[in-house]
Amino acid sequence: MPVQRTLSIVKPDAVEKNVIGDIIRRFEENSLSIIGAKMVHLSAAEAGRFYAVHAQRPFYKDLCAFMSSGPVLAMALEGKNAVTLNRQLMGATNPKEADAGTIRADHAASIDANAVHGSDSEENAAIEIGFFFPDLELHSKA
Ligand code: IDP
Ligand code: MG
Repeated sequence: MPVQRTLSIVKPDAVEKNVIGDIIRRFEENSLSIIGAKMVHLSAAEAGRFYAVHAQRPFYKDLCAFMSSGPVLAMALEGKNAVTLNRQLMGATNPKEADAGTIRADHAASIDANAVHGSDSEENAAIEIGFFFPDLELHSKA
């Protein structure tokens, strides 16, 4: 399996609930290394740029409002099969459909406030990591 990078965001609801540590523990216990991390409070416009791919979706405005409602922790993760592994650890977008033991099953309250973001492909991971991190702030172990 290839070593990949992916972007994780601990969303405002999970930061507010004090579960950053629990989420990071799951990554590290599953051989994903944090090679970059920063806490930021996005403006609605910045959240809109990050989620531009969803601009035509009916939930876009609510999504941007939610993602700018408080600070988030953005992390670049690195490890074997990182994109898919992170998505497995996250669980389904709608927490009602998320498998037991996933981050969203344990910490998400709704499809809006669903605790974490994770890149959905290696190509998007590179774009999303670049949104938050210049190369100088990434510390690869690979
Ligand atoms: P993902 O976060 O699991 O990749 P996406 O389809 O990329 O899911 O959607 C981005 C985010 O937009 C979701 O995490 C969720 O917070 C929100 N979202 C997606 N679908 C809906 C919906 O039908 N209603 C409200 N919010 C949604
Ligand atoms: Mg997505």
